[in-house]
Amino acid sequence: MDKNYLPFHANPSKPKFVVPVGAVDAHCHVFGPAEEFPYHPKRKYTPCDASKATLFELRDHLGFSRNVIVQASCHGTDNSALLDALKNAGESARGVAVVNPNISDDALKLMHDVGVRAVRFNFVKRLVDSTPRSVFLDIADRVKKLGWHIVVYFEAPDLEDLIPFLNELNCTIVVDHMGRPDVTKGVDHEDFKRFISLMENNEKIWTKVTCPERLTAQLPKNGQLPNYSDVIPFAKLLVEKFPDRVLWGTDWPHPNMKSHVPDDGQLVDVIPQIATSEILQKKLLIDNPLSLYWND
Ligand code: 0GY
Repeated sequence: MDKNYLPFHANPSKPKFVVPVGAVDAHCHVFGPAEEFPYHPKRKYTPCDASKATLFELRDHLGFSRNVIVQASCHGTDNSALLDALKNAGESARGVAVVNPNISDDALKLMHDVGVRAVRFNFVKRLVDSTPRSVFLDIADRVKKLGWHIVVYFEAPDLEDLIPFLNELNCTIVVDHMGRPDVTKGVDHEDFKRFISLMENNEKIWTKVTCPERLTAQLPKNGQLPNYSDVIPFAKLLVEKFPDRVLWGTDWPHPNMKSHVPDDGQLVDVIPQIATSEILQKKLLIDNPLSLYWND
C-alpha cells in the first residue's frame, strides 16, 4: 500500500437509516488481496487490500442485499479479483469490468455468465493514461450486443469536451459520482447545470449519487467527521429530477481518500437526506439498480 494511503474504516457504525429489504450498494470495489490478485504493473496507486469477504460482511452490516462491484484502475484490465468476487457472490452481486479492446467474444461471454453487465471508461487523468475515443466506441459496440451498458468516470471540467462522445455512445450510460462537481461552486453553477442539461437532453444517461466523502469540501472538526451538508443538495436535486435514473453506492473501500476515512454507516445515513420519501428510496436502492443489473 502507498505511503499516506488511508485504509478503509475498521469498524463502521450501524446506520440509523434502515434500508429497504433488497437494497443494492451499486458502487463498491474489491482490491486484491495482492498475494492472490496482484495489482496492475501500470497502476497509479497501490491501495490497501480490500477482500470480497470484507465487502460482503460490510454489505450485511449495513443491511444491504446486493452489490455492484466496479473494476478499479489499480487492477487495470485484469478483472480476476472482480470475477472471483462475482463467482462467490452468485446472484447477490453484479460487476462492471474494464476491458482491453482485443478481448475475445468468448471472454466477454464468460464475464457475462458470472455477472458482468457493464464496462467502465475512466477519463480521470490522475488514475489512467488516456484511451482514444475510437477504441472506447469499438468496445461499446461489442458489449452492447450482450445487453451491457457503459459506466463513465470523469471530472466536471472535462464534461464539455466529452458530451459529443457520450451522445455518440448511444446506449445506457451511468456517470460515476454525479460527474464529480466542485461542490464549493453550488448547484446553480454553470458546470453542474451542464450536467443537468446533459441528463435532460439524453434520457439514456443515469448517474450515481455517490461519494459525499470524496466531493465534500468539509474537513473533520473536533474529532467529528464531515456531515456532507455541502454535497447533499447536489444529490437531492438529481434524485428528485431524475428519480428513475439514479443509483446509490458506498464507494467502499474509498480509494485515494486524503481528507478523512469515511464511516460507511454514516454514509448510509445520508440516503434519507437525498431521497426523502419511501418511494424515492425504493427507486434509488432497489428498482433502478435491479432494472440495470438484474434484468435477465
Ligand atoms: C472510485 C474512485 C476512485 C478510484 C477509482 O478506478 C479507480 O481507481 O475509481 C478515485 O480515486 O476517485 O470510483 O471509487
